[in-house]
Amino acid sequence: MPPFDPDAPAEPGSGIYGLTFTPEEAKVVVVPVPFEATTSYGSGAARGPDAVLAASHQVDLFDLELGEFYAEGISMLDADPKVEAWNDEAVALVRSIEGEELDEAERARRIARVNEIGDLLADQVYREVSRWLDQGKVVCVLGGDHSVPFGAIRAHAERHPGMGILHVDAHADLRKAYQGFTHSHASIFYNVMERIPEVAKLVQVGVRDFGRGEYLYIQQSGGRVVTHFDHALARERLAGTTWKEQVDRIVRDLPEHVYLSFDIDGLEPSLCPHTGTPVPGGLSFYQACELIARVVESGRTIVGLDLCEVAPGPEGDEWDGNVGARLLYKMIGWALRSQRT
Ligand SMILES: [Mn+2]
Repeated sequence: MPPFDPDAPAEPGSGIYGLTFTPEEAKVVVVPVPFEATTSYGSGAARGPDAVLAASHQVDLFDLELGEFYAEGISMLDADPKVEAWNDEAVALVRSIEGEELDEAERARRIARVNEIGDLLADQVYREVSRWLDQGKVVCVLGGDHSVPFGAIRAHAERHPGMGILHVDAHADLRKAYQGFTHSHASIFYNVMERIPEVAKLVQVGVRDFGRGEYLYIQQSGGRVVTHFDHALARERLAGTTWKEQVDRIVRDLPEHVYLSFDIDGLEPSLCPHTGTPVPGGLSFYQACELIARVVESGRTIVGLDLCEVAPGPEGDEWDGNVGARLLYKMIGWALRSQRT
């Protein structure tokens, strides 16, 4: 076989970023989780992994800042048919709960089944991620909605007790439950903070849409949840504070081991127009890259990561997938660098 040419177009049918590593050969394993049962407003995040995979073939592998890290190997698994079946069942149940006249008992029964599927999914993601972590891989969960990384966070936290989570998102995701659904995308970090004691700290950036209860939860967390509200950061910058100063402050809140949980709607909505719950404001692409870079340059280690809520447009609009694939590439590159030094 001729040597791999990173400048050549991706071969049809090749893997993520046009690479041909098996998961066993690759240092980085991407676990697609096409699940979005409780997405409340828009939908499409279940098609996120396919959209990112397709768009990844257009990404130039040569990276001036991060070098030829792709040579360590990046491989995306096939989606688990069980997950796809759970998604189909849960989506149909949620639609019926929201759209049909149901008596109380039947409604409660259907909500309970959706919550049961959420538990099954969390266990499945936990087992899959644990399996690859045990083989020394860097594992990246690719959603799906933002309920899906719960099991991945549990798997990482068990191996790195005291770890912190850097959470980029338009939303705080700290609701106790949302519309009766305990595994809602709006509840993931409530569940993480309540059920995963090994997570020492949650540091949120980009948050600009949250409820009073979530705000109180942050206030009453005793510093375990630190939220750098987007409006406050934006006003400071308008008054002359630099992003670099802000990023250094954000990074100081993080412990040595960092899990990166990135909801694409943390970015400006122009970069993710089809995501389920877009909100004006947010990070530019380079603000996000700089934030991740400074985590690593501070000497901290990114132990694992996820990217969620990427949703392709109807009629094949590839822009959201394009941004997602490029952001994911940078996240993987920085995670690898942090684990090398
Ligand atoms: Mn989220």
